Amino acid sequence: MHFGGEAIYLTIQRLLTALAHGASVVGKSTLLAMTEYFKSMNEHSLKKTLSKLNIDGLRYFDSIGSTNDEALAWAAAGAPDLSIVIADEQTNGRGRLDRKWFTPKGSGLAFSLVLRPTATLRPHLSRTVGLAALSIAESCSGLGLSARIKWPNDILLNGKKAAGILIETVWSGDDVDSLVIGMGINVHKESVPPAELLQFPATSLEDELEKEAPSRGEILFSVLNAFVRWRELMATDELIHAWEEMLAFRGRQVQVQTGGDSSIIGELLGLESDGSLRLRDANDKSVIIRFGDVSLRPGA
Ligand code: BT5
Repeated sequence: MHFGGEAIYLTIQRLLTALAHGASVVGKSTLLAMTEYFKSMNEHSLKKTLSKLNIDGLRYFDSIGSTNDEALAWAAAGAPDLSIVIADEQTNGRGRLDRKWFTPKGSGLAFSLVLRPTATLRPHLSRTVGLAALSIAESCSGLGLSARIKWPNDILLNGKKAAGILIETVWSGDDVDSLVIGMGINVHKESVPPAELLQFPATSLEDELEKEAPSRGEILFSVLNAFVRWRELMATDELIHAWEEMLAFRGRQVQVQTGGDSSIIGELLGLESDGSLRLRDANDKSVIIRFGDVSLRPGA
């Protein structure tokens, strides 16, 4: 069910009429409709949420191919820092390396943030994925969930993927003009894709909370709030330490797929100051990895 202003008005009218006629029990359809409303996102309530963070650049879509594509075009056309593109549904959501990201209607959070780096942040842009991952992980912790960051860009709850991050760059010659940070978060149960479409098990906040999850607007506020706060610390060791603390598989034997058929095996030690991953290989040598996909070694 799609809720526009008229539908909200009618639902509230139905509720008020029922109560005025002495109803102590409200009809199931009215309650369902109200639940739908509180789960739904709309431009007006998102604008209100974002204004609390002094963010006023917002483009909202009921349905879009990919919020990252829209944000990249907007950034190239001069979108201000922290402009945000958000959609209720993505029909062509992207992961890294042309992989797909599923955002079915009405259930997940899919948004892209434009970041315009200041001179202080420019030397630390390789930490951006950590900044985003930490912001999502912290918001999950705020709900009482134990979140882990599977380097570089996955957020795990209970060992299953609940969110992913895709960062893309708008160049101005050889310089970074801006970054687009796409975040996909599975909020309600219906956002979790069928297992046969995935390489790695997935979950949602609602599945892990085992009760109604907060609305997507509330989750968005919490993630952006953490993002704005951590961005102030992006050039400090504090960010690296907090990010490292949240890493999945620390001290365990992992395999990192580094492209094509190449992979590196070793004990996951932690992070370098640029956000690269540090392993100890079988020869006791430190190995630094800048790109890749981490998985636990079977039996590790
Ligand atoms: C990611 O890539 O995890 C990055 C996902 C970024 C999505 C956001 S949504 C807003 C913005 N707009 C976009 O178009 N993208 C960004 P990667 O690590 O490559 O993981 C992709 C893999 O995750 C896929 O191959 C699937 O196996 C799996 N996957 C797809 N949808 C999922 C979902 N909803 N939940 C869990 N896993 C999913």
